[in-house]
Amino acid sequence: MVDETDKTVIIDVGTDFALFVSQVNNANITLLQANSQPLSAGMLIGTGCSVQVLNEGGIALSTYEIIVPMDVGGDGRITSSDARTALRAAVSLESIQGIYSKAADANGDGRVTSADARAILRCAVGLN
Ligand SMILES: [Ca+2]
Repeated sequence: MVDETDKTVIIDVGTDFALFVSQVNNANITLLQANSQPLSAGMLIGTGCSVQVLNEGGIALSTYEIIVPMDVGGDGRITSSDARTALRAAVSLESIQGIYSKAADANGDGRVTSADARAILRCAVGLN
């Protein structure tokens, strides 16, 4: 799901390079990790990665930040660590911003609360 206003794209957890490329019909894109290094084949796409849409000359026309819902840490997986980060953010022990905050807002109410941490933990242990 692409948000042209925020320049973000939401993708499913577990999406790797090859799957993403196939989902965008092999469009001329490049995928970058959060540290701006290219994502290589087989790597999972996590929150904080970005996708650049390129023209035929390989020049980036636009860049979108990637959000993987509930992947707060950005490793492309949903684990108890993500729930921990969300809970720490919920009680103001940690600050998460931007797309990471959006990833942590599991129920989509615009806030990061213990309910989000619970939802992430349930997903991490396979209850959801
Ligand atoms: Ca929430």
